[in-house]
Amino acid sequence: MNTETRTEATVNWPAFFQRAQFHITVNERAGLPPEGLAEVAFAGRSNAGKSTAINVLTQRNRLAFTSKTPGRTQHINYFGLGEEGFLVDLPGYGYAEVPKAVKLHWQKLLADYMATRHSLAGLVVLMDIRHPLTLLDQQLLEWFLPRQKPVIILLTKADKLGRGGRLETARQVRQALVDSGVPLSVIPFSSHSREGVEQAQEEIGRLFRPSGTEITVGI
Ligand SMILES: Nc1nc2c(ncn2[C@@H]2O[C@H](COP(=O)(O)OP(=O)(O)OP(=O)(O)O)[C@@H](O)[C@H]2O)c(=O)[nH]1
Ligand SMILES: [Mg+2]
Repeated sequence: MNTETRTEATVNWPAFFQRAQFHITVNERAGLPPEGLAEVAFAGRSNAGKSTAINVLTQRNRLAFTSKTPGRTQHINYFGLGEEGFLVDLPGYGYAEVPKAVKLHWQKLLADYMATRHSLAGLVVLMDIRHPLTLLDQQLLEWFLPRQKPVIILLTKADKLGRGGRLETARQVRQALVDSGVPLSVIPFSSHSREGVEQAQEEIGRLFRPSGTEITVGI
């Protein structure tokens, strides 16, 4: 008779993200991959640090292209995590130099994606810790909060504020969103000092693996 052993270990989150690989670039709804594997999207104003954060979380320096010039990510970029799902780098909003027609195209695509994409397991919103919850951030959240799915806020460039300012801003942002009733997490984050990186890896990882455990079945 076979004896089955079943062990559960905590997921090694850095290794979980390190397998990320570029998958596909999309610039219209029809180009989205078929619904299926879980997706976690990264949204935020242009220059908030989305692409940099994806590189730091995955420990892959040039996975998502970063830039000193706002508006660098103008497409939706999918990064695969093996069979676990996808990290999705969304185009930044609020970049003044974009022509109006292009802005409208993106606004519609983003609104649609946020409000209707079934595979979207949760949203990571990145906001510069010095300018949180701008009107455009609030509009984005209005599209997504009604879905009552988890939201993780990364308050980026935390290295630009002192400790007191970081904690106070995190408190204010949490306070502003707590009434929405969604599972919410607010993390001061810096790709430079690495503050918040481990916490973000674990919380984002749990959107793919809610139990947070690695299950090995041996016979
Ligand atoms: N001080 C500091 N600067 C950062 C941090 N993260 C990103 N930056 C800088 O912010 C700028 C924009 O970063 P990106 O990651 O390209 O921003 P993005 O949100 O992807 O921008 P778009 O692609 O335009 O939407 C770059 O010059 C980064 O070096 C951080 O944690 N601290
Ligand atoms: Mg970018």
